[in-house]
Amino acid sequence: MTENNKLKNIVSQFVGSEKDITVEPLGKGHINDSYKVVVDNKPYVLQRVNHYIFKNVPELQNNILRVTNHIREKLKAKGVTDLDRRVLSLTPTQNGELFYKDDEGNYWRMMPFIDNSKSYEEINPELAYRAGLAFGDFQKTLADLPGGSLFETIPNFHNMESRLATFRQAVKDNKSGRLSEVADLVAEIEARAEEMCKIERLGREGKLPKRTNHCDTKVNNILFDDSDQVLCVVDLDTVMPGYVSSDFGDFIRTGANNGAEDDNNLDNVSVNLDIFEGYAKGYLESAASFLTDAEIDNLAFGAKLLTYMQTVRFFADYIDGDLYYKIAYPEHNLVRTKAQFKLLQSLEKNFDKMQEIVKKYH
Ligand code: GN1
Ligand code: MG
Repeated sequence: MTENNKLKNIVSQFVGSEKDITVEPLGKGHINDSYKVVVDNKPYVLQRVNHYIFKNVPELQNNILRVTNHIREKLKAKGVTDLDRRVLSLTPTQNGELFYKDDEGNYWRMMPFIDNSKSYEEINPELAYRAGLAFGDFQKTLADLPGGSLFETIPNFHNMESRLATFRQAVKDNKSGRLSEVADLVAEIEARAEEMCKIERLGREGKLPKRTNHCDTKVNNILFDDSDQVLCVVDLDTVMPGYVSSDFGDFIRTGANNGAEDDNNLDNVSVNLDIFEGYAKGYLESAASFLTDAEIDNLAFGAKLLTYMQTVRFFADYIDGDLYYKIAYPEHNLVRTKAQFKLLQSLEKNFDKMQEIVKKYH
């Protein structure tokens, strides 16, 4: 069977056979594989969930079902009518399952595609403000999710202590033999390690609560409509308990960077404080009512933390020989590491200004 016919066969597990099906690649994810599918003129997203990374796909899908059902109920109660555009939904298989496991052991899922929508890699302060409102609202909406804690789809996902332990193991093993070229950068990571474990310490001391976080608040995980109003938050694989500084920080890392995540030209990379301000304003407008002072005090720190964490993650993967992230060329993870580290340095330089901005909107 050709690759395309295999994909069509998978789609038919969800929508039945005897349909007119087209499939084409979609999106920029580093982990899952996504396709845009059209079935008798109706568009869907088909995804192969990376089960080497998400080790329990049934629980992951169950999280998404709980989260999307809860958001939908709340939107309904508010009188929102275009529900299919305002929250994701899962398309079950013909057998009523939330995923399909193929003969090769791959896990697949399908969702209706939200038409006339777009996501941005680069935004402006006004869109950042709208994204801030949306991610704040997302956390607020999920604060009273019934049924107990969500399943941790990747254990210790945004835990800096655990990320550093993994990094140090990678350095020790030096699987790829690349370590000798990057010793200076290893020293830069180690020099900040203690500071960057602050959130974990505050959590243990009972000074910061865990809440329901998105845990992948990249700028391109917000869908906007044709008139640039937010439709919904997407990519719900990592919604799980976490500290809010991490969701705040990951948006700044991706949305308030003047350069790209993997920019080859480090001169492009620095924090854009206008975007930082737009996001902080929107986020606090939605979320300040339920956040503690300690959480708000640590939002700007979250921007440094998540950028440091991403530097460490890309770097560990480079040293391991590129086992985790999809890469487009052999040095890609090193380029990403250096670009994230450059952004971190810019955030460090501008930290006091960022703290002032947060205070202004609190
Ligand atoms: C991965 O594949 P994507 O773009 O949704 C990663 C995030 C990283 C991000 C870096 C499960 O997300 O944690 O921040 O790449 N997701 C996972 O761009 O590791
Ligand atoms: Mg993701």
